[in-house]
Amino acid sequence: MQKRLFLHAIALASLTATGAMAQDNTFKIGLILPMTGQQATTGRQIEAAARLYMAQNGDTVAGKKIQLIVKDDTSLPDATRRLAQELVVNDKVNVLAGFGITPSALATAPIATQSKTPMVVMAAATSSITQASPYIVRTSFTLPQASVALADWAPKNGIKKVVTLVSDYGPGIDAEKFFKERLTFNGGQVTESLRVPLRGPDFAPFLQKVRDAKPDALFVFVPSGAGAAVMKQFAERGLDKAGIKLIGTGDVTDDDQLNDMGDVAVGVVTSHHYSAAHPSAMNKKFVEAFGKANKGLRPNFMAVGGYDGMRVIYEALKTSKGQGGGDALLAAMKGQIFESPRGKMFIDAQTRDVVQDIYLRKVERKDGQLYNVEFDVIKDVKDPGKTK
Ligand code: VNL
Repeated sequence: MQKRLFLHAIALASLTATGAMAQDNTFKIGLILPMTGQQATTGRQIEAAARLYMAQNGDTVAGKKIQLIVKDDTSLPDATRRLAQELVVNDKVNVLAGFGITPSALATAPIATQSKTPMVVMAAATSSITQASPYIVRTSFTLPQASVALADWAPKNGIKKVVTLVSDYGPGIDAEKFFKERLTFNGGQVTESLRVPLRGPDFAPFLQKVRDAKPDALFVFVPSGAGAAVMKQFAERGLDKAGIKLIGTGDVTDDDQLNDMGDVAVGVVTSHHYSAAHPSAMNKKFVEAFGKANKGLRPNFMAVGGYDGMRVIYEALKTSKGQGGGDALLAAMKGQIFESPRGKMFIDAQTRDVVQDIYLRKVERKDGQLYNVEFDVIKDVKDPGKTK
């Protein structure tokens, strides 16, 4: 009963939304992010990037005034869903965007579907998210996309026996599975798979176990913001001194925190879609402008997901000329191909997921600063999670 009432409210809302749009000339983007709590850095990075995009590209598109409405979900999925519902029903937003973690994106998917509102996922990275609603478009990455490249690199570089350590939820389970499958295919071996809770993890006992197991390397996935704690414990438990290498997806050497991680991070090899050190003219401009607007803050991969998400929204509005509602916008998001600060990227029209280059990077000190320096690239990587 409650569900039916809710769906009814949504249906009404989308009717009135069309009416309201014809009259007023605003185009509303509801940006739901974790602005406080454990994932707050992700919210801060994405909001800053969205505002930078607007400052650089103006706030009028196809004759409409862009309004950005930012809401803090504290990364709790029930709050994300409630805020999305309010944004659709009360604010009549044209697009939902943001979504710091996978549970938040999944909780909102039915609202996007019911109200026919495009939902641009700028952060969350579990492969299956884009299958949760035909209205979802993703500008971040997927964990299978990032993990497989590292499992190809490792055995060619003396790493055969690996223990995996991941956060125990969607993206961690994707990382664990796809890394293990590919490493095994390549003749390597995952000797143990450890999972730590997403909320308030204590890495110490897990790392002690790894030290005793003495693998060639420890593969880590933790969400953005948790990497520094892993790195600190890794050094304190003496894993580096014991000759165990740390490898992972680029979430662990997140540019938001990397510079404060110290010597233990130097030499760590990761695979990912974005580094603040990516040597393109466009990225240099992006990093400089982002820093200037945010007291020297370095953009991380979350920022680039937010920046490119705004690009996808702006261009879709231009193409559809503000006509045709959510379906026209969605159609104009599919198939977009453009240069991002990360490199070339593409929104696959079939999957609505991002196709992009994945880089192998090594942490190096450059002019006294720590950076993920790219040393190899795999071009145009589709999400391997979609071919299953
Ligand atoms: C997720 C994936 C979140 C990768 C992350 O940081 C991340 C997610 C907040 O899908 O929940 O780095």
